Amino acid sequence: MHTAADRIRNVALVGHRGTGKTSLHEALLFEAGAVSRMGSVPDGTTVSDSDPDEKARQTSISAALTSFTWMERKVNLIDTPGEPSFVADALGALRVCESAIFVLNGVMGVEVSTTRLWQRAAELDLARLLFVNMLDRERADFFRTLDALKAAFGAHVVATEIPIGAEHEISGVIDLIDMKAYLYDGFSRGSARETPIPEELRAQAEESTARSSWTRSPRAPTRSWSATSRASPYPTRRSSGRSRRARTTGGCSR
Ligand SMILES: Nc1nc2c(ncn2[C@@H]2O[C@H](COP(=O)(O)OP(=O)(O)O)[C@@H](O)[C@H]2O)c(=O)[nH]1
Ligand SMILES: [Mg+2]
Repeated sequence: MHTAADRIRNVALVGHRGTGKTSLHEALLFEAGAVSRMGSVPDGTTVSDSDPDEKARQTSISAALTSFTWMERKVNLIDTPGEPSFVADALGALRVCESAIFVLNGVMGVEVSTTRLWQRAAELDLARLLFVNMLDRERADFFRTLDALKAAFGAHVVATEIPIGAEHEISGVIDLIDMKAYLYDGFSRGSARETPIPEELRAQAEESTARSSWTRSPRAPTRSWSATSRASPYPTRRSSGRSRRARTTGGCSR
């Protein structure tokens, strides 16, 4: 089916190896209804790691392209390998996309490949979103990772979501743009449930929003989107040559 060019978004999923790009890719396909069952890397059942070698090693070796429709846009999503030996496919994906999602491990923070790929995306002036993954793991810390991102990439890295809970008690996210909270409610599609912002997190959410005041500016790019299970639009390519603002979101793909 023909899709008008302004309705197409080309997005590369990039980052260090083992940060959860393939798992996030699978979760996005599932959430968008492109697959009826969410596969997993340990089971060798993901759409993007379909090669026998990838299944055996439980790691991506080459880039994998999938497409789905989300909010009347056709999204072409490229899952890329984070392993340095196969970085050519990640660099190639950045070359053909207008936006990139950087997936980070909330325990490890900014890793070597994150920095290298970030530099390349900056050279290409791509729209960039940072997805802090693995927040359910022991010693994961969203705010420490956010500080590390600011130190590495500049103070304009801002949070658009903050997590509710930490490590094995993580239970949802607060969307700082709409000031709404969502709780994970099972693993079925669309299962995030809106809930009042927990009182103990309200002050922190308001402080984070104040720091991210650009999100409410009329000059800011279109709203951010989140990889959690709720509907949201994708960033679009800006016509000006100025660098794009980077955005950070918290969430867990599993
Ligand atoms: N605990 C936890 N494990 C995850 C998460 N996301 C991915 N994983 C696991 O981490 C491993 C690496 O994930 P994968 O998607 O292959 O990472 P990639 O190399 O970046 O594509 C796999 O065993 C996944 O099941 C997460 O949010 N939390
Ligand atoms: Mg992978």
